Amino acid sequence: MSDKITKQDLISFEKEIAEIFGAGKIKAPVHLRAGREDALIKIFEEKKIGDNDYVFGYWDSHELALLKGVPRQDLKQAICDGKSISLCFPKQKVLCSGIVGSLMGTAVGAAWALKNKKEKGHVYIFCGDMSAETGIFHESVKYATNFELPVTFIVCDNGVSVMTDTRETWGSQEPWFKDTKFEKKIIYFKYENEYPHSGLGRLIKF
Ligand SMILES: Cc1ncc(C[n+]2csc(CCOP(=O)(O)OP(=O)(O)O)c2C)c(N)n1
Repeated sequence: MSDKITKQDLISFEKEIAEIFGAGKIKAPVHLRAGREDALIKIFEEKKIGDNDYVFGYWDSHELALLKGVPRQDLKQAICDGKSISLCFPKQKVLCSGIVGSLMGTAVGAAWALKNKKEKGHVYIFCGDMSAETGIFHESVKYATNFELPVTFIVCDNGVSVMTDTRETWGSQEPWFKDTKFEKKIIYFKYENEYPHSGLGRLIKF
């Protein structure tokens, strides 16, 4: 992790991308996030996420890439090239996908490899609250727990899946893993996204 990245850096980066996207210069989806900067910075600091560690994310991973040390300019270029929802920076060990539920098995597999090769490093996979309801999330957390793999699942709960109320779908105010043995593999926090799920909530003309 680059220790130079501040909350303000994360906020200003998303604002810059919002402006470029709003001007119709990015001809691909972008998912902007605001409101979870403190939580993400705290996790990167407390876990000392560094060069040996892997960060897996999904369509909303701009902040993760910055915190993992991807240079701002490289990240901006990738987003402008249309790769916002599937950012991949192998050098910084940042791997993302726009497909709900994908990568869970990949992250667990990477952790399995680290453990079995006795290599340094830990895998962190960041996902949303509805992603944490998928079958593959359950399977991956169970496998990682039972085989004591070096992987941590971070669930960033913004209360919705696109525009669907996650709690209504859960039928519960609490996530399924609360008070289970699987909790030790999971970091969970709530936040309110100050941007729409995707884009800027208005039609962008190219
Ligand atoms: C397989 C698949 N189905 C549907 C989508 C469309 N989709 C993108 S994000 C998303 C919502 C996911 O909700 P959550 O995991 O809570 O993420 P967040 O709200 O944090 O973006 C959906 C349904 C997709 N990307 N992949």
